[in-house]
Amino acid sequence: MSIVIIRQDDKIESWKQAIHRVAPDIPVYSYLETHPRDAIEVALLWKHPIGSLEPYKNLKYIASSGAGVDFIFEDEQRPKELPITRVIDNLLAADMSEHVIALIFNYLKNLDSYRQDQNGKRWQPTSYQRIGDVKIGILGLGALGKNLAETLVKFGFQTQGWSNSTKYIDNVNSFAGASELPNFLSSSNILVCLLPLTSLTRGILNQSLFAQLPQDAYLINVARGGHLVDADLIAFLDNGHLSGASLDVFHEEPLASTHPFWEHKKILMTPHCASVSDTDSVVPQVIENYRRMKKDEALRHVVAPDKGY
Ligand code: NDP
Ligand code: OXD
Repeated sequence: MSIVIIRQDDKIESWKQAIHRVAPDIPVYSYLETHPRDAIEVALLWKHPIGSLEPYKNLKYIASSGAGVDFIFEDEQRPKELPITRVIDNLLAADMSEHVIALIFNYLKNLDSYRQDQNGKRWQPTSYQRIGDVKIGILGLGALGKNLAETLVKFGFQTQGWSNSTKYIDNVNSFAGASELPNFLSSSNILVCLLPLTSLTRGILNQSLFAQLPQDAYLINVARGGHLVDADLIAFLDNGHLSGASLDVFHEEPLASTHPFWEHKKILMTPHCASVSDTDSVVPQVIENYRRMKKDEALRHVVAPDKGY
């Protein structure tokens, strides 16, 4: 009885080794090597090829090796009756908070513009903003959004968040549901998207939402490319309503070299690297769930199939 790892990057071996270090008794295979498919009970996935779960007839559950599960729900050929688990990990959350805070300071202190000025040999000091000048709005106050909110509060930022249900986090204003979205947006100078990608959140970063943000608002999307309507962002950057955007995630990854984001002066791009599952940090929970499954105990971090997150 064993685990198969299915992903299309070059990290299969490091996941295998990390699992082996924690649980040498559990056989673990790459989906690309010869292995006993009928013995596989858990598929540990990251952006697997659509349909690649089909040969595994004895799977007990499907595990995402990241926080997101959108790529699993998008596989219409997956065994739909199986539970799906995901990663909730302190290091993943801390890494995300560090990345977003770096982007916020980069924006407040104009560092990206100075890099562009340096490339053009221009000496152009401009005014900067301070922590107290902006209110940060976080779309999504889940495992990552909550950690970010708490960290921002420690820095002294005015912080608010929007989620499905009301949250109670010290010094963080909580807005919930569609009816409270307009008030949340109209007071968010820097908007950070940390929502899961679901049928309800796809395309949420669109012209209607941008129009509700204050003049000169700044967008940080570290969730999924599918949240953003690319053309609407460009229109709102070009008409001056938004002052800029930092994007870590894209509809297509890697982004096509012809995409206008590459050349846009107000867009700072990073290659989906805001926070990356660390094998040594995450594998213990993968193994814990495997052992729970073997003992018929409830799995941890199971997502709600009706909600898609
Ligand atoms: P969680 O599931 O823990 O949190 C999701 C949050 O979004 C919850 O607060 C939830 O509300 C809220 N939410 C979901 N749907 C809606 C909706 N329709 N309206 C309002 N609020 C909604 O997710 P995580 O925090 O763990 O991760 C968030 C996402 O970050 C991942 O799904 C992934 O896409 C992305 N990610 C990106 C990474 C990167 O490197 N760029 C790395 C890791 C993750 P409620 O709590 O009330 O249910
Ligand atoms: C994740 C990611 O979902 O890295 O964990 O995007």
